[in-house]
Amino acid sequence: KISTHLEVVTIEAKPFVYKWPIYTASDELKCAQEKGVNCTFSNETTGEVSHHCCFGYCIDMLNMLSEKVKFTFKLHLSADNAFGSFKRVGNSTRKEWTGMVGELVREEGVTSDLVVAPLTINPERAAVIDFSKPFKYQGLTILVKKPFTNTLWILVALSVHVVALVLYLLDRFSPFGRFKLAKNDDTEEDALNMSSAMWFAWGVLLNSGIGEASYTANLAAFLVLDRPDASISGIDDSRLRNPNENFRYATVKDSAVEMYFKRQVELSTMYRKMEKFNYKNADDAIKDVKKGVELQAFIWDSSRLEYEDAKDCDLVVAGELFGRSGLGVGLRKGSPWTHLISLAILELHEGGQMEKLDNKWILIESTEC
Ligand code: 192
Repeated sequence: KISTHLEVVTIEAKPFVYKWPIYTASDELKCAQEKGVNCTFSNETTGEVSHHCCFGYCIDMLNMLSEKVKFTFKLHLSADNAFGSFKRVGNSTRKEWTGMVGELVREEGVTSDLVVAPLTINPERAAVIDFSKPFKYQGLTILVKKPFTNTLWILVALSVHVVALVLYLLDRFSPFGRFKLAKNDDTEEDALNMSSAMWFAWGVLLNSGIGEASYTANLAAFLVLDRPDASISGIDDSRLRNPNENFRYATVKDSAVEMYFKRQVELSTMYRKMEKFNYKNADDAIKDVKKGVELQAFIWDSSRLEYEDAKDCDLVVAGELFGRSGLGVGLRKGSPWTHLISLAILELHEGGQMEKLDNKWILIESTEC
């Protein structure tokens, strides 16, 4: 007889899984009221366990699956906070899996029966774990900073230029010598030339400072302005294909996106270029795209990036969807639950519950920008 109590692992991944910390009994109550589920996180190094309230699309789905398929569960967060990819062990063909996939592959240590998270179904993973039928179809997109902010910067730089020029002309030809900055013992002519030169130098300095800052920081969008009909055209964009020091793009380590670039031979140049910049988590990468200094483009699941685009006026999804994939529930290879969970997911699609989850968690109203 198989156990009907399952150990489930998830990961914080907006808009599918959110979490907030639980400290008191009243927090716990609040979590239950909001249809959240208690989830624990064990710190890998200290071994400390913290309690959280997990909620979102995947948690609602987990509750529905447990009802339909009739299992009970305990939920925890991925210890290394990764989705999961592999490393070869030494020179052998043996692979060591990280993240949530690792928890399904391993026989000892931290293990799980089920991954309920926006986990991408891909060939490498499907060789070592089971996947349910997809609960969502999506793909990859590219997040960049919105070009409008840059247009503004260019306008600022231009107006500084104009002001500097006006000041220069005023000073140069002013009959009143109002802007004289020279000492009294200089001749009239010297004074005029000197102050003119000073105003001119100021203008140049100001301009190059602002121009340089906005240019390097926002090269991505700058080029979009250059070529209005070529706004980052997706994976085939020349800025991604022909590495340029001023245009940095990245994804997250140990994710299916990293595996995608590793797998495709024709993307190997891009992979090498990204490898050194890849982030620990999506949140940090998105923050850096927003800042626009260290990262110009972030490649990630379309469901997350479209959500950021809708929510944040400074950010925009560029180009078309590529690397189409499905998100599925992950299970241990040969698990007796795979088929039952697939059936339940198909029923949830058919019954319109998946669509309801989309409307509730993913298709948020976009803020007017
Ligand atoms: N869904 O690794 C992802 C995965 C790709 C971005 C996270 O499964």
